[in-house]
Amino acid sequence: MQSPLKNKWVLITGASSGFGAAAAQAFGAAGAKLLLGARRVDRLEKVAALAKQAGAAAAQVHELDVSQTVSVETFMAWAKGKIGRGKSASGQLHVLINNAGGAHSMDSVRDSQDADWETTFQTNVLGLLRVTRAALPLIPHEAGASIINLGSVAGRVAYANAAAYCAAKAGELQITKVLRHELFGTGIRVSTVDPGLAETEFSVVRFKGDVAKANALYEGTNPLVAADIAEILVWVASRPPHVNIDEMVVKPVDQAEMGKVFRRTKK
Ligand code: NDP
Ligand code: 8X3
Repeated sequence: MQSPLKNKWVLITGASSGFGAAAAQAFGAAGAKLLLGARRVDRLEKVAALAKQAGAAAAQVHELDVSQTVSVETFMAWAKGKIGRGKSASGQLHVLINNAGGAHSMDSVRDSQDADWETTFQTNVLGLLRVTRAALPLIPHEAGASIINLGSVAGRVAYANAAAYCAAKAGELQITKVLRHELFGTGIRVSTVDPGLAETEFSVVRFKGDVAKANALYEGTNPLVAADIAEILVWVASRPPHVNIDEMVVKPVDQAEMGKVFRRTKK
C-alpha cells in the first residue's frame, strides 16, 4: 500500500541530529519531500543525502535558528519558494514537525544562569511559536495535514534541577492544546509526542559537551533511540485524516517514571 506521505512536503526543525535526523530518514523512507532546518548546515546536508538514499522524493536544507525571528522568516520564505503555491496537496506543506529544542543545564533554580533559561525558552517555547506562525499560511486547511510537536515527560512531571526545561515543555504541551482549539474546523491535526529517556545528543548539549557525564545517564539501561521516535512521528502523520493523536507519552520499558530507571549491574 502506498504511504499517504508519498510526495508530500514535510518540514522538520532540528533535523541535524537526534530525533530530527532520524525523522528525516523515516519520512524519506515513506517517499516524502523534506525541508530540513537547523543551525549546523553541514550536518543537514549529510542527513539529506541519507534521506534521499532512504527514498525521499526530495530533501532540501536551509539554515534555521528558531531562537531568531528573522532566521525563521527567512527559512520559511525559502520553504515557500521550494513548495510553490500550487493548490494540489503536493504543493503545500503537509506535515510540520516542531522538534528543535533541548535543555541547557541541570542546575537548581538557586544556581542557574539567565542565559541557560533564556536559551531553553527561546528554542522550546518561542521557537515553536515562531515556526508555527510562519508555517501556518503554507499548511492547507484540509484533512490530513499535521503539526507534530516534540514535548517531553518533563512537561508533565517535575524533577529537581530542571525548572526551565520542565516549564518550557509544559508550555509546549499547552501550546499544542491551544493550537488544537485555534485550528478547530480547519482539518489540520495537532499532536504532541512526549518521549522519556532517549539517547541522542540531548544530554551532551545539556551537560555542555561533557560526553562522559552524558553517557553515564544511559549506562546500564536501555533507553529509547532516535529511530523509535522517528517511527512514531511517521505513524502519527499517517493516521487516517479524521484521526488526531492528541498526546502520546513514550518511555523506555526501563523507565517506569521520571526518576525510576532500571539499571543492569555491569558484568
Ligand atoms: P539533539 O540534541 O540530538 O537534537 C536537537 C536538535 O535541535 C538539533 O538538530 C539542533 O540542531 C536543534 N536545535 C537546537 N537549538 C536550535 C535552534 N536554536 N534553532 C534550530 N535548531 C536548533 O536532541 P534530541 O533529538 O533528543 O531532541 C529533539 C527534541 O526532543 C527536543 O525538543 C528535545 O527537548 C526533545 N526531547 C528529547 C528527549 C531526550 O531524552 N533525548 C526526550 C524528550 C524530548 P543545531 O544544533 O544544528 O541547530
Ligand atoms: C528529555 C527527557 O527526562 O531528560 O526531555 O527530561 S528528560
